[in-house]
Amino acid sequence: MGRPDLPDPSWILAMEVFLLAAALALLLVPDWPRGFVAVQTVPSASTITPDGGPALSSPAWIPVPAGGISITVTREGYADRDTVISPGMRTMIVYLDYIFPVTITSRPSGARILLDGEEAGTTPATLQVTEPGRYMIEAVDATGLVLREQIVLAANSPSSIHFSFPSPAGGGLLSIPGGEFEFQGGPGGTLPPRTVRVEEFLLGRTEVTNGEFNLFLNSVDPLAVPDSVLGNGRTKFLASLFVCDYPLEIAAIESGGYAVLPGREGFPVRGVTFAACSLYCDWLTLADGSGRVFRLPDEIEWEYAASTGDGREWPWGDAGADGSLLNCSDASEMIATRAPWMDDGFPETSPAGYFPGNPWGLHDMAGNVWEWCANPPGNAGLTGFAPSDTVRCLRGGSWLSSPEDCRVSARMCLDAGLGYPFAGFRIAATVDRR
Ligand SMILES: [Ca+2]
Repeated sequence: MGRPDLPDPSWILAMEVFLLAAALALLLVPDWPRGFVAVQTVPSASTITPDGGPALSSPAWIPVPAGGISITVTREGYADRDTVISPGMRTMIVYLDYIFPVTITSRPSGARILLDGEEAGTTPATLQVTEPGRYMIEAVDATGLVLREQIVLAANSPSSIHFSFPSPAGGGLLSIPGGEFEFQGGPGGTLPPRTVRVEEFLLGRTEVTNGEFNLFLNSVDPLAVPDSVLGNGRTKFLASLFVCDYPLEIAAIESGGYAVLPGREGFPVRGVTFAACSLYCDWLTLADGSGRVFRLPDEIEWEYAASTGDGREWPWGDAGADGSLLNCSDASEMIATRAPWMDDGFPETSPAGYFPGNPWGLHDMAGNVWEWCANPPGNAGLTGFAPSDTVRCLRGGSWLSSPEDCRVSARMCLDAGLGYPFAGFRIAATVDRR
């Protein structure tokens, strides 16, 4: 009989067989860890989620079974990374790519977005761009109008872009979206070309017509105030606004007030001085009563709106002029006939809005009448005007111009105290941001 405190040798043998079998069994189970791999990430403190396991924060020791294991590494602001670890590895470093989020909104929303020409959803949207660099973002509205903005993406610089499409703003005005563009500033370097930021503003779809200007005249009829001894107050008033040696299309009438010559109501008013345009804007501000302040556009605003900000040569694009696109000095124009190969059908002015609008819906930005702008020759930017500036600039060309003088970059600067049969204007207003 053996010692009672010693195990039975057969029991020890049974235990050894059992442990060996268990070890063999574990080795045959593929999910049993064959090793631990130290996983680091750049940046650290990312989340590592092994396939079927709990999420861990990096750096972490990951148990790896015989066949390896797939892991997903995530971190806010970076692109997710899926990879596989095999048990033979000792350490692994996972690099995450930074994501450049670009939030794009538009008014109205629902515009198609193109990122470097590739479809990228509709607004509002947040794009996840994975490479830093320079990108062209385009937004296309339901009518096919395209607005563009170039962005530069650098690390840790989330970007947001808002596109505001031109929309009816009432009173024949269009809301012109803000944007950056290459100001051309006239041929021959009359103003230095430069990149300029234009804030959203309102601009008339068409040039101010005789009919519209006549409303102003009849609203401020000076016969309500004592007339001078020198003559008819209405005639003198007209003569002060139209300092122009040319037959006028608006006349004082004996029965009171003013009238537009029959059939000329829809044609652009012309022959008005710069001061007369400013008076009209002041009157409109009072008459409108909405709080909008009407004014003439600055040359920069004018060129931006005419070119839709994309550097085009003409309001319709870069294709040459023809008689279906603008009213210039064509074969029918008898004073200069600068483009005898063209037939636009109008020897002088044409009805405002007769010719097709540019992509933003603005008519006659080329031809018909030159349009007075707010600034004097050396200053386009709405600041620094001297009251004594007696010369102001005009844009767009006219019925008396060659097609080349109707390009979006063409400009002419004239004595602001005179009126010209080829010069009229278009109203602008600053967007009320209250
Ligand atoms: Ca013509």
